[in-house]
Amino acid sequence: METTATPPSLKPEDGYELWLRYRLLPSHDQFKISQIVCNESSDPLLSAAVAELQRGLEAMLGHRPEFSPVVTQDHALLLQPSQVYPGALAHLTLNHEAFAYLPKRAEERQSHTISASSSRGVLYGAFWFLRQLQMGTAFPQTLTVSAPSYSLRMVNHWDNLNRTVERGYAGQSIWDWHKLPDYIDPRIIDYARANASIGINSVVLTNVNANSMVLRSDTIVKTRAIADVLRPYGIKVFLTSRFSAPEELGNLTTSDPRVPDVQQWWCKKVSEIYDQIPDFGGFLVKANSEGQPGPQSYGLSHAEGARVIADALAPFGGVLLWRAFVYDDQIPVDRAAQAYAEFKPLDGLFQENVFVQVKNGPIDFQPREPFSPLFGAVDETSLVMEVQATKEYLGFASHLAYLGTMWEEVLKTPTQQRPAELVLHTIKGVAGVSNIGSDRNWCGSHFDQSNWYALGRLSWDPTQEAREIANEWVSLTFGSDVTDPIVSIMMRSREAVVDYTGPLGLTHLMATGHHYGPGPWVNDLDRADWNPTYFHRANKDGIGFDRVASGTIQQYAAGWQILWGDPKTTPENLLLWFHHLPWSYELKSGRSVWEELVYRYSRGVAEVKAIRQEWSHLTSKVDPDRFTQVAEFLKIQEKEALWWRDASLAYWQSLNGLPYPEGFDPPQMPLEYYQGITHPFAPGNTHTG
Ligand code: BDP
Repeated sequence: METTATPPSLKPEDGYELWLRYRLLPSHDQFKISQIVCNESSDPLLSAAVAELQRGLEAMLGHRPEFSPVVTQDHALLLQPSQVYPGALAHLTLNHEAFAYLPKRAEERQSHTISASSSRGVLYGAFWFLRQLQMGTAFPQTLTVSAPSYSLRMVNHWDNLNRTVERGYAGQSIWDWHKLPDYIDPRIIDYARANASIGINSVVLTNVNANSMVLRSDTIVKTRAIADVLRPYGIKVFLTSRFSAPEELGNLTTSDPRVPDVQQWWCKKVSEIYDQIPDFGGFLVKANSEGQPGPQSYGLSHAEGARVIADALAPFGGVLLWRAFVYDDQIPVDRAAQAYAEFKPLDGLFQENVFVQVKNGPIDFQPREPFSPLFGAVDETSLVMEVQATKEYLGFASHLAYLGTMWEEVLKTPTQQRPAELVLHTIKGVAGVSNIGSDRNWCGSHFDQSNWYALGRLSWDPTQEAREIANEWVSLTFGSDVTDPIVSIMMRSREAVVDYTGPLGLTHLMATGHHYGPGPWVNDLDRADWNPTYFHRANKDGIGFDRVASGTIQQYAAGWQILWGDPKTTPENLLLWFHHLPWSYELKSGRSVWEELVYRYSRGVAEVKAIRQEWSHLTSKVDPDRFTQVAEFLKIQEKEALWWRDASLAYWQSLNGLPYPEGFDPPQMPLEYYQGITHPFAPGNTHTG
């Protein structure tokens, strides 16, 4: 009896290889690279590039190219790390991370060239070249020049020293502080490869809710071990520093930055770090936010507080990322307005080596927010945009939500502060809160890998289309024969989550603490501005937050004020963000707000059902292990989408007493049922360690 072997691509896969799977190309025997040629072999970044090329080309072409300092054979790939270009390519010499690819010219012996003005550029070019081969069927034919738009392309881990991960849904932290510095998990090298392949050049290892022990001498030695592994991949390490560390770690009686002992403590600490890690990136600080200590305890502003740490870092070339995620329920101002209110007046007062790190939206990584009004509003402050790759508010690891579309939406929004200015023009970097952990597939789910991928690709070139990035990712991760159906799923996925969790611009409606599942009724938390009721303001008569009356809208440029100031011109996907409207208010569809909510929540559930169905058709096209896990997760997502819909509608209906529109099922259970659900062990809810 004849048996058919499983095609290689359909062998079970666990997702560990991410988008660097390097499968044998169907037409591999038509391609040849016999040598990788580079005459500067001692540079560790070049060695990393050569190793990756050898690994990838051997796997894809079926033969291993030799390394050689000079061209001795045909079909060579030349790496030129110190090329100075004439004419049109001159800007390459200005950007030390850029690379150019020059395809074979008929008369030349060698086949291809990757040129750059630094070894780092060559490393990025090598990964680009491998990607083109993985996705295509031929060597790239055209001259290509690529330079990153931002110098800071960061992953921010919210990892604690005890290996728990705040808002982490992919297992433990990949940093095993206990075994460091003696044992380096080989996974760290693969982590570095993955980051370098998408252009990430900076990594914050620790949680923004920082523990002073991050700065202890033994932790610094451990950090050095990680830095040594990441360096050949062009990645700098950063740490989070706690503002009160001088007292907690240095035994000083104060952390007041005006006190000379405190200033000296920071200087000594920073110099201790640079002794160990000469290319240390710097610190990320969360200050006076959600209970974290900060300069305001001493009556000082964020800029005054940042100064002491920035000054300590400056002589070493280190930078300070200072977060703008601040709000205080003692201040009688809309929470959405507080970051701008705090930081706009400080424009021009931060040191040159400070970047203010601003979340994409004014509240907190919600499934949909308008852009933060700080983008475009400051002239003399360098901003970094912070996005959240880990899906704290979009269904944890089990819901499929591709965030490329969400980030594209914010990056490409016009600020209207200056002609033709988009949000992406107002920043100097992008930082993504990591979704990476020690789960075999890194991110807790196969599709969450796409968010790590999109983070890197968008921070390299924020003008790229989310669809194009999804195309690349699917083709690298699942193969090019399934790109169309899977990209279609991905492109609709975030909007589905918006629909079933918070349509029409509703926001911050999740359960307390772990943030898993719906909790729009919650109104008894310690702080008013943590309560979902604070955000939706629903009552018998209507729903939504009137940000015209609150004045928040005035933080935006005049064009936005006009558009968002009137419910008739406000895009419906932000309607209840900006306006409090009667339940009976009629929308473009002819439905009332109440009917539209029912319609949209239901549409979200239907979309997940459709996505699940579409995935089921891919059974013969995706390897069995990944196929099954995705299918099971979609089953969970469908169940939970319905939970979100039903719980939310049951609550809104308890306020407005309106009947369910015809054709729509009422919630399956009474409101009390949903209010009684608890999840004491939901992951990711930790501020400790
Ligand atoms: C919130 C998270 C919290 C973080 C905070 C932050 O729930 O765990 O500490 O953001 O960004 O969304 O600091």
